[in-house]
Amino acid sequence: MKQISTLLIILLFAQGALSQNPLVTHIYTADPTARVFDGQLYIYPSHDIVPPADLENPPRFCMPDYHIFSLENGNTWKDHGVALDQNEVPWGAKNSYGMWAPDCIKKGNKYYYYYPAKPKDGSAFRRIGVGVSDNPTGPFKWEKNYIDGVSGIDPGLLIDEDGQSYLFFGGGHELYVAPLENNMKKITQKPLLIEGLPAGYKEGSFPFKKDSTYYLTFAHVFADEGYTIGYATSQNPMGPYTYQGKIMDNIDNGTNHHSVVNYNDRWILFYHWWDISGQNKLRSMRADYMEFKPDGTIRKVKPTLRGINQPTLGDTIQIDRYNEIKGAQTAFVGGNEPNGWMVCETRMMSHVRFDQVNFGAGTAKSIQARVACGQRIGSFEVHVDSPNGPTVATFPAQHTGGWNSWTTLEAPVKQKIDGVHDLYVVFKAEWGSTKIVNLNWLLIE
Ligand code: FUB
Repeated sequence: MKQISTLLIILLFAQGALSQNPLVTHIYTADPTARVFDGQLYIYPSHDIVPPADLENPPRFCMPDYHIFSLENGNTWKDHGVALDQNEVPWGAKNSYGMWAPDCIKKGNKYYYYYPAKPKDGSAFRRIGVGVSDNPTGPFKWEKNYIDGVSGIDPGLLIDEDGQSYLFFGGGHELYVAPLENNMKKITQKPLLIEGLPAGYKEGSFPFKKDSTYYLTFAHVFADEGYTIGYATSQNPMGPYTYQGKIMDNIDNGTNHHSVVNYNDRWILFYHWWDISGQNKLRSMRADYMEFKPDGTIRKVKPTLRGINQPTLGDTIQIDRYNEIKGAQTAFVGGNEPNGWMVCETRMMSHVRFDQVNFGAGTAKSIQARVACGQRIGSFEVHVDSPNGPTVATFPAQHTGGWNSWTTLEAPVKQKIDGVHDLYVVFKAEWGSTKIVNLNWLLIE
């Protein structure tokens, strides 16, 4: 645990969380509900913490508050800070650290944030509350009482084309749905148990509609595999639903609360893993592209480190969040670097591929590389399109004082490159040599 805290303290100084995976490294984030409002992408996750040392009987998940994130310039996740603290929940039990997966939805010009918390009246494991704001990032005005008639976790919201809103919630083995009144604060009828979900339905549900079909995605546990992400469809928002299969196989992640959005004409699955902590109660949110087949079924998503962004000139490219790595490894950065991971154990003809870098109109003049190096033999080259494609820049392997002593090198861009290209960094030295250079990030300007 001490190691984790130390790492988090280091990562706290990281500026600008980039939308490679994991999306955010300065705090632990789980249960990412992503939403697109007026063309901008937001995430409403929950927040895992290391239990405070003086907390007696810490809960299984230690979750004190909610942060909200927005994607800025297509590449950086901005943390808008705490939107709701556990001790500000008007109807909540104090210091219960039970702020599980939330959701937020826009109706008219207002944003409605739904969250579960432990009620102080002891009437249920979790009740669900709501707050209203004029902005997607708050501040929200929190309703004094929880939503009457609703107890459970994992609120998921759907607003149909006819304007009717639905609140899905549940967890354990049962998922419920109830239509909401126009004010979004009350349900109009007793919640209905969703029919048709498979045995092993566990929790969540992210409801959405595509081409007149209603989709529910949810955590689905198989006895021999563990948590997977599954989905079911219906022609009616209230069901019954038909199970359609898996969106993601088990990735050894313990829980897998998630969401699905269409952003810039591409579908994205947001989910979580434990990239930073190595512990499944200290999670980090991730995102990868998802595709529908022509018949409306969903292709399984394979988790990547690379994620979904398209860095452009002036953005830091975390090269260790690769699409492909050959003959090298990644590890946490040592020394005084705050930025997470590095490419290391590089040797002759190792390469790292990082897809979809936007060189814009071809105005790039130089590339910076953040390196640490304990020897002086060799070089590394930046190519586009293939390991033998056009060479963009060449850097010498320069002694920086050691394998954890970091410095920024700069090299001129050798030829005009415009548009979007896959980037290759190729390491060169004598055959048989190991450890040419450690590389943290690149910056093209
Ligand atoms: O993060 C706490 C709970 O774990 C969520 O509400 C569930 O969906 C599961 O991810």
